[in-house]
Amino acid sequence: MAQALLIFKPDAAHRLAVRAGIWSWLRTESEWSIKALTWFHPPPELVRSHYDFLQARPFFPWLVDFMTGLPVLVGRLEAEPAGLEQMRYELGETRIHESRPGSLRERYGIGGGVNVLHLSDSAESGDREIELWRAYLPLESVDAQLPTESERPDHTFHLRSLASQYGDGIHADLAAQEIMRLLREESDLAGDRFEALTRVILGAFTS
Ligand code: DAT
Ligand code: MG
Repeated sequence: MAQALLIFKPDAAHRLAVRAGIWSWLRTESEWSIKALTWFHPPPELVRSHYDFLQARPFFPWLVDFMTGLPVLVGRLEAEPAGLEQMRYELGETRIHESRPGSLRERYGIGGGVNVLHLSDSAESGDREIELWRAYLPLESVDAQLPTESERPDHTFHLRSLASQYGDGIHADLAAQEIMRLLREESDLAGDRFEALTRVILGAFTS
């Protein structure tokens, strides 16, 4: 039996229809079993160690900001190694423009590394990541109660198109304003937390 760390990244944790869609998939537990799921706001040193193999990449400062900007949902799963491989297949490729049509990332990701979920990519990385995160939270029980449906809209494809314009510097200010308007409809965040969500999403397209 393998174990894996799962994280609803800020874009999936706070876009409510996206969170519901991903949770609907996850709770089928078709080839895996969910052992823990809890809200947690990761500190920078934890995210830096979690992604230490990416430290030299130009997007690393953005990645740390993205993963520490807001509380996220962190979970632990158990699966046979083949089940974990199947989950990674259903998740899709890392970068949204390369993600397999029909995968979760193609369906819900806005672009670049704004790709909704972290999932350990093997039994070995699962063990390593669970050990690392367990120094910060127990990962022993399912505490988060998530609905499988949401009244909120899902603007993924519109956001993806606007984010690409924003990244190309085409009507960048208007694109940013429109992205904010759509994210406001999708999430129930306000104040500093909404600012953080827009900052980490827009940041993916400028870093
Ligand atoms: P995965 O999340 O598919 O396991 P990874 O472990 O290689 O991918 O990278 C971790 C995260 O880093 C990824 O989810 C998003 C970010 N990232 C990786 N490569 C990227 C790139 N070329 N551009 C932007 N973000 C990237
Ligand atoms: Mg990975």
